[in-house]
Parts: sequence; C-alpha cells; structure tokens
Amino acid sequence: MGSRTLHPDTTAEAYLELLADRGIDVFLGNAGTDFASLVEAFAKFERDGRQAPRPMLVPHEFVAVSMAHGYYVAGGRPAAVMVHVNVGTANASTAIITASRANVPVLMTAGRTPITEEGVLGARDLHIHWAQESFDQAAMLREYVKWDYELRMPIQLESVVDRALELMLAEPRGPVYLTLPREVLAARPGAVTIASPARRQSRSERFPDPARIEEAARILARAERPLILVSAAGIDARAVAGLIDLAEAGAIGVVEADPIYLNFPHGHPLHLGYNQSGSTNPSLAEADAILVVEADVPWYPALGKPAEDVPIIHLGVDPFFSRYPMRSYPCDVPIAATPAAALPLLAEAVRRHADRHAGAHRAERLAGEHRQRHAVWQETALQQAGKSTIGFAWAARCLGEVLDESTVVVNEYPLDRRFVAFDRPGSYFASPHSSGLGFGLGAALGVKLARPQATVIATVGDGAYFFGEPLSCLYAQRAHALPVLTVIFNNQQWEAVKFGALGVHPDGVAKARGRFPLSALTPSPRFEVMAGTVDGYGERVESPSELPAALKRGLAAVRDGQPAILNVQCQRAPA
Ligand SMILES: Cc1ncc(C[n+]2csc(CCOP(=O)(O)OP(=O)(O)O)c2C)c(N)n1
Repeated sequence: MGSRTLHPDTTAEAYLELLADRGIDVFLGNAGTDFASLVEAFAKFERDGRQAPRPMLVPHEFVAVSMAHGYYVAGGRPAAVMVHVNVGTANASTAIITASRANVPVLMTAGRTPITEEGVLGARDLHIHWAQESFDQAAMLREYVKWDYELRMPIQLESVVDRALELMLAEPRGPVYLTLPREVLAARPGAVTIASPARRQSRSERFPDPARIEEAARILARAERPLILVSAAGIDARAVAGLIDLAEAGAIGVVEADPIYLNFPHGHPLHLGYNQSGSTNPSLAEADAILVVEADVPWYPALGKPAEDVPIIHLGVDPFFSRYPMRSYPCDVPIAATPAAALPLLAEAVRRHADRHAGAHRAERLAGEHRQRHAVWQETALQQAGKSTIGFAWAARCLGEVLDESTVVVNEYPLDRRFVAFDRPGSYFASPHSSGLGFGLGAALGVKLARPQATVIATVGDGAYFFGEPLSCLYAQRAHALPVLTVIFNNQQWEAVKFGALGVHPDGVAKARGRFPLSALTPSPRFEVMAGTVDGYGERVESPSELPAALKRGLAAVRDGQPAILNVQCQRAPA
C-alpha cells in the first residue's frame, strides 16, 4: 500500500495537498478571516507550481454550493466548498438542503471562529471572533448533512477528511459538513504521512434482492398496461440505457414524473409524457402495474392516482426516501438498489417472462399514443406562434429548436418538457424537488465548469432569477470564464404563488377580483441590462416571431465567451 510524506508549514497546506490527493480538484470559496492560512497556502502552491484544488472565489455562498451541485451532476466529481463560519453557513443552507434531497455529495466546510482568546497563533483579534461563535455551528445543517465534525487537532487531518469523503460518497450520497478552526489551520503539524491512494473507498453499487427482481418481473410481464414512472434515475447514463432496455423488454410505457434529469428519450415511442402538477398523465389511471424508479413523488394523490389494486414496485437506492418525514405511497415490492445495476437484471427477467406476441401488440398501441400525445403538444406550441405575446409552450419549443449535441440545459421552473425534445442523457438538469429557489443560475455555472466544451443554457423564471444571486453569478461567469446563456421566462409574477392560492381557494375573493397580493413582480426590472455589468450580451424579447433569432444571438454571444441574458416577456396563456 502506498504512502506519501508531506512537509507542510501549516495544517492548511497539508489539508489542500490531501484534498488534491483524494481527487478534489475544485475549491469554491467565500472567504473571511477564518481563511488566513488557506489564503497563504494557496499563494504558496501557486508560487511553487504545486498541485492543489483550483481556488475559485464565489461572491455568495448559495451560488458556491449550487455550483458544486451542478459540477457533480454534470461531471460526477464532488467539489469542496468553504464558507465563512456560522454566517456563511447560514447563507449556504438552502443549497445544502437542495443537495441533500438530491443525494448530491458536497464537501461542505466552514471556518470556525478562533477558539482561543489569546496566546496562540490564529487566536481572536477582531470583534467578530466573539460574536460569530455558535454553541453548535453544525446544528444549522445537521438535518441535511450525512455527517458533521470539527477538525480539532492537526494529527486528525487525514482520518477526518477521509471520514468525510467516505460518508459523502457512500450510498445514498449527500453533503457532509466539516468545520475548521483558525488555530488548527495555522498550526505547524511537522511532517505528515498519508496513505496514497486513500484506503477508505466507499463507492459501491447496491445490487438488488434477486427474489424481488423475480417478483417484480412477473408482475410487469403479466400486466396488460404496465407503466414506469421515473424522476431522477437519469443522473447515471447507464440507468437511461437500462430503462430503455426494460421498457423495450416488456413493452412498458414510461412517464417522467417531474423529471430532474433526462431519464428516457423524449422521442422514444414508449415515452408517454410527463406527470406534473396541473397535468396528471392519463396513463397513470389506466395502469394495471406500476414500477416507480427513483421518484420521491411519482404522482400527487390528491390530483390523480393509480387504481386501488394495482401492484406497485419501487426501485431506488433508498426507495423509502428515509429522510422524508412523511411519504405514504403504497409499495408492494421494494427494490433497494442502484438503478444502473438493477434495471438490466429486471429487463432480463421481464424478457424471460414476457409474452412476445402481446408485447409487440402493446408496443404498437403505445407508439400510437406517443404519436398522438406528441401531436397535441406540437399543436399547442405552434398555435402560440401566431399570438401577439410569447407563450410558455412556444418559448419552450423555440428553445428546443436551437439545441444541439453541445448544449446542456439547466432548468428552474418554466421549461415544460412536453414542448422540448431532450433525448441525450446528461443534456438536461432541473431543480431538485426541494425547490429552494435560485438553484438554476449557480448550478448552470457548475455544469459549465464540469463540461467546458458544452454550451450551457439556464432557463429560469423571473422569480427564480432574483433568488439566484444573479450579480454573483455574472461575476463568476466572467471571473472564471464560465459563460452561460440565461433565458428568463419573465411573466412578471410568482405565478406558483397565485396557483397556490387558486388551488386552496378556488372560489375565493382573490380569484373573483383577479388580484393576488404578494405574487406580482411589477414593475419588472430590465434584467437584460445586468449583462452589461460584466460586458456581456443582453436582450429583451417581446414577440413570438423574434424569439428564434434572439436565441441564436444569445447562443452566439455565449459561444464567443460572453455571459448572455435574454429577458423573454412571456405568459402561460398568451394573448
Ligand atoms: C427560497 C424559496 N423561497 C420561496 C419559494 C416559494 N416559491 C415557489 S415558486 C415561487 C415563484 C417562482 O417564480 P418564477 O420563477 O417567476 O416562476 P412562476 O411561479 O412565475 O412560474 C416561489 C416564490 C421557494 N420555492 N424557495
């Protein structure tokens, strides 16, 4: 087994060398006085040309964690984030909730105000060092991280960092939180010998219970109208291939339930559309067997659900979503497994049990449904082309028209997948279901960081745009050469809030008066002007016929290295 001996001047130096050794290549920082020895260490590495994670300043903590999130989902590599003590942690917390609910690993770290009041290098020397101390700094995040700890002594460095990485990457994955006191970072640890490569590997796929696979396969093979519902399996391209294999093996229709990735190609004849609030998929009520794959909310029981006696199978790394306080979907057959590992086994078993003749017949019927549904969506979008204002369906369709092999879309809210054909795994990332608004802008930067060759488009509502710390994102786009095209679907309101009021009070005063206090975002800012703050490209778009060319101009600017913003005035139901 290999080892390396480091000769750092400080614990901070050893820490950065250790992170690099463990494959952490990006360090997203929002610094304070707690970073003193890290600033010094990075400067030294830069001078000496030594390997360390790339330090990247991000002016808001929420953006830094959202970037780490995008970086992981697009590239499979976790990043380190470091923020300033308790206050930085608080700013980051919404993004940590998001990472937690999406099982996204983030090495989340924060300084810890100096422990000592005098007498040690790094001891307190500012008023903040008293006022920023918490009784329990990690308490703020404890519900949403898998593990938290404080680095108490330099000698613990390797074991503590390896424990963090081990748990972050063990399934189900998620963020971990480590606090780093200033005196410990500044301490002189002497020579440090570390195992290299690490001997704390925890990446391990979960394989399914063979009896459950067999049971599920019989159910799916015997059914006349089996259905797959999926939200999040597509983070792994192998799972997309597995889903195609399974769907074809059993002639099973697939519905994406509020998808946060591309799970199944939109153009595949077995793709039967989407299940989302406001448009319950008709296949749900018709199904006589259901397989749920990595879907926390496969349907909305209050709006539309499967018939009573339909057998239901749940497949996922944690098919019970153990960290959700309440979730009561019926489960007759649980399959706790990595989808990429389980789906091929299930496909093989279904193929063994399936009646080929019935399957061929059903595949034909489903292809007809697919064509018919797609035709209706196409018609809806095309109808909006002739309106005088831009409709969401038309806007989505126009965006679909400019996508190519190089484009990746990060979507926060407005882009309705019915009107845009995503077919490639890894070409679409949406806001996870915890929906802490603002995710999209930072996540898009992380995607660009992971895939420098890609053209990244962030689609956001005007509401989401405000929440995304747009100026910090624009700064990071220019400073770190991560240009993104941001398309704001600007309906000048928080329409979700209005829909919420209408849903709970369908005959209320708000509806009768057409007034929804606390939901209007007027007067709407000239968002496109913000691009000018970083010498980017900005444009306001008002008419349906202008949109295709405006999208092309925005893309050309981004491909030329400029951040770009299109402020698209649009409505769900255009005039
Ligand atoms: C941090 C945070 N605050 C508030 C909300 C509640 N919320 C959900 S959707 C929404 C409005 C989003 O507005 P926009 O992006 O313009 O989309 P629209 O609702 O108009 O479709 C709000 C405020 C939230 N999800 N997250």
